[in-house]
Amino acid sequence: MPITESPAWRALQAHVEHVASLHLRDLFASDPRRGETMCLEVGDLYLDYSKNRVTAETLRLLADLARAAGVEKLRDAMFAGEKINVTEHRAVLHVALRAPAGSVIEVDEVNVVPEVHRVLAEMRAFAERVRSGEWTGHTGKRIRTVVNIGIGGSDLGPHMAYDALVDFSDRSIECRFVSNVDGNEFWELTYDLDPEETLFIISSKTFTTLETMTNAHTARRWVLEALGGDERGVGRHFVAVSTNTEAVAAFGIDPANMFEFWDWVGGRYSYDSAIGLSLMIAIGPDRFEEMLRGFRLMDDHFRHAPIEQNMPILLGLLGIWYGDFLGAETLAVLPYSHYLGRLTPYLQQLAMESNGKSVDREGRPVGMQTGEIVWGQPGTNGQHAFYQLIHQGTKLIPCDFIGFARSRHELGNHQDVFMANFFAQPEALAFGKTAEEVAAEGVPPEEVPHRTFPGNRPSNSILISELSPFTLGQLIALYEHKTFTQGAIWNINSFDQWGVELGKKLAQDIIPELDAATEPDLGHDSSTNALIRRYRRLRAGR
Ligand code: G6Q
Repeated sequence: MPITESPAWRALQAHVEHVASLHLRDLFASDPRRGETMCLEVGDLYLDYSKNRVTAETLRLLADLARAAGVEKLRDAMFAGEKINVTEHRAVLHVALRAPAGSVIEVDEVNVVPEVHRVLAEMRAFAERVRSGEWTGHTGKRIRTVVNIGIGGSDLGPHMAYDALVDFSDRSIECRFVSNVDGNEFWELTYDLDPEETLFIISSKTFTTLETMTNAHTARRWVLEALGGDERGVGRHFVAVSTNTEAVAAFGIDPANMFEFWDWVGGRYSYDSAIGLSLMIAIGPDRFEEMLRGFRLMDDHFRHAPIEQNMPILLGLLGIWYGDFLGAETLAVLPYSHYLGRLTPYLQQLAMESNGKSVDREGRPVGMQTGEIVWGQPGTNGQHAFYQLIHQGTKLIPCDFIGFARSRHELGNHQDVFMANFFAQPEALAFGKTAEEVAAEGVPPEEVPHRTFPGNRPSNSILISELSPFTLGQLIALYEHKTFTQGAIWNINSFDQWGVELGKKLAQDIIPELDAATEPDLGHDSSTNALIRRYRRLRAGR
């Protein structure tokens, strides 16, 4: 039975009317301890979910929904290595990437955990050689810059985590991330580098991705030019992270310098695999291990905590509540940390590539809204830009505020000024300011409507002791499992991404049409044909 026809779904549909008429002001007034009871603590993460438009009954019904949808069953199947990625016939085992040595997770009756630890040991050895200066470039110079070339899941994770943890990195080695096939990006990220001191990590599960391979070949030429064409240099300046040994060897990279991962690791779930090699070089293997322990802590919680106290499941359910029952379409993620500037792009892929699906696991059209549009950027900058619409606009926009008690750099009173905003914004969103309160301040009557804040705008606050590899691991695993929960409830396959294929294929067909020396026969629609013709004219300077 589709979940939308289940008694659990129907009960929520019947219940929504009651909640829609309630204001957060009333919910807090009727339960003065709401802010102390509607919270959860897991590891270093404290989640206050009291400023959500829910009652105890809503939460009970949402938990029933999770049970009816079989979230726990699918979760257990994932941890057991079952092939729950049904369209690609693969297991989904990013959780194995942080499983402790000695544990057993089998795919096709083979325990994958020893493999994971073998690759981690290889990464550790290599990272230490680069960090110590033992691994040099072809001309004997020390490596000063590591450039990760990859895109999508082979870029967003390590890039986000490198930015997040840069203050834990060895500052004598800088990491850069080339992802887009726009040549300007490659140029901007390499023009000031010395090829003799640069190590490229070609990160590509398939080693066939157009953008990555185009950039990799450009990098190869860039290095060889500086080395006077000496091909032997390629092996000193390039290593790979891939599952495709043949293609890696054909590129000129010694397969001994290829760090493996496996088809049961989805790209957007891969940054704690060898895809995180650049990060490991930056922060060192011990810090990387701390991060894995953070992931593991959240994995254990997700696996064992009852639904009602399960942080990722709860966040997933709240998202479903807003999207499917209260009509919200987006989620604003608002980290109060300079270091989390790339968290939103990372979460965009995690949530939107995973759950942007309109057929269920059996291929039938889904009967509800799926996927969350994730957007946002770090506070307080956003406060001076788009928060206006969240406070006074016509749309319902749930928010996740993420903040830290301790700052890496305690400058004067910056941290308290900063975090005062982290506390003020959810308060203002939830409680607003009534017309009476505004008028009582002596505001002229004609201005009162403009200065009134309706409130009743929901948010989660995630307060964390400090940003560290350990807490970052916890935070990312939290969102991974939240995404999982939502996919399980919608009964969609969160682990494929067929929606990216069509555009890729069309681009491949168009490349020769742009390159052609003579005017090609174009067989597209009239709009695409006209655009291509104009582009060709502009390129030719006509
Ligand atoms: C993520 C996707 C996708 C993938 C990139 C790069 O889940 O699968 O973003 O990571 O397309 O693919 P390669 O690693 O194969 O180059």
